[in-house]
Amino acid sequence: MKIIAADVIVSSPDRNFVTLKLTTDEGITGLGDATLNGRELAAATYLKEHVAPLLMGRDPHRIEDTWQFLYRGAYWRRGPVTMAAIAAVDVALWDIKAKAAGMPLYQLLGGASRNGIRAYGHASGRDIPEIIDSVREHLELGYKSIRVQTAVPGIDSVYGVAAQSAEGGIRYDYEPAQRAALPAEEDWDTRAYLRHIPTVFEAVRNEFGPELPLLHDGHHRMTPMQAAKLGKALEPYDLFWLEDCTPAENQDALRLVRQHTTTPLAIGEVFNTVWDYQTLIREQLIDYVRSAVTHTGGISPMKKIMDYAAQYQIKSGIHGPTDISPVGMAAALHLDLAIHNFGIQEYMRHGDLTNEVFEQSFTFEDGYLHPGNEPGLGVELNEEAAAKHPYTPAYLPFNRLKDGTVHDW
Ligand code: KDG
Ligand code: MG
Repeated sequence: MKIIAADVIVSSPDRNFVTLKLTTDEGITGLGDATLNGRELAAATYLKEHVAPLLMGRDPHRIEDTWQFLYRGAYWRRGPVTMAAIAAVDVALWDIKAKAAGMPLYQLLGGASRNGIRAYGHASGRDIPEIIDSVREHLELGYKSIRVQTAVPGIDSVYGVAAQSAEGGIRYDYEPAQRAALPAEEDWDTRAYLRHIPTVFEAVRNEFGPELPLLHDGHHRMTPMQAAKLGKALEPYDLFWLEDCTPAENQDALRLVRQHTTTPLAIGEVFNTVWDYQTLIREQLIDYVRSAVTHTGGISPMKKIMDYAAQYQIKSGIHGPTDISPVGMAAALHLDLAIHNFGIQEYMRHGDLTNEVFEQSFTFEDGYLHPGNEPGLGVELNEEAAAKHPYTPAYLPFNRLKDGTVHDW
């Protein structure tokens, strides 16, 4: 079999997505996701101009060789644009291989290690009654684990909090990227946040009892000592994890946080390679790996990260926000089902337009996801529907402190 075409489709149903479609001379096609929130055209151009021509005529079965060729052959390694592009190729090749085998992809990764994939959803609110409503709505939808984000008194808009009021019903509307020519500016005050957040978890625990796994995302906003203080303050509420408590580049920070708290730590949605985890895994400074298949070079390196992590009882918590397309989500689900050290899967749910463009066979029932049993990934691109939604500039917001200093977002 040979690759005869590599098409890059940028579409914007609900939000922007970058999709790679590989076609073989035997008529089998494969899809990969290279969506890079706010930098979509960089990943699309890298794929179109620098990767697609290299793939023509290659044997799609040689997944590892193609991965090494794209990674080592470029000389310029790592980085989100490069790794999103390589991820799209890797996932599309796994899709082709599994379709050629007539099997769902998870069968080629070792087969199912579980019956379903535990997922967590995103609850949020502007005050405690709204948060409690939002948690309850997620429980009614079947979610068995819930991330809780909260507005902070004195700060206008805060990461992870849906802008719409609870009257609108189910709160799946939190989408950080906004369609605009320039990124929106938000404000931030870490001390106000640190004072407020334990009161929110106390209220949620009191309302829902000790069983419900609760998660929280600090979104890189604290110093190591602030994160240590928060981890300690949240210990009575027994979090499933505290995510991205400090900026991910400073890995030594986690050593300090670890010395002060037993709250489990998750990190890695902005990491690109197994090397980003070398110290964190070896020194057991984290409990969950948060990378996305889409941003870490694909299924092949994610499997390597998780096999390394397994030796230290570190589990997966694969990134699954709306800026991972259904193709990237499906890739994560096949891996989640197959690996032994699965922890949890983030599942934010896409909108109706997105689901029309990406025809999916994965399911969410009674709080558990399953990739389905179609050969390959189980996702097909409706190109006609995709063409109706051209790229629209959209950016993540950014933060300034009260004195105007740019802060981590
Ligand atoms: O593109 C950035 C988003 O994916 C990110 O803000 C979402 O932090 C996030 C999460 O945990 O899902
Ligand atoms: Mg996050």
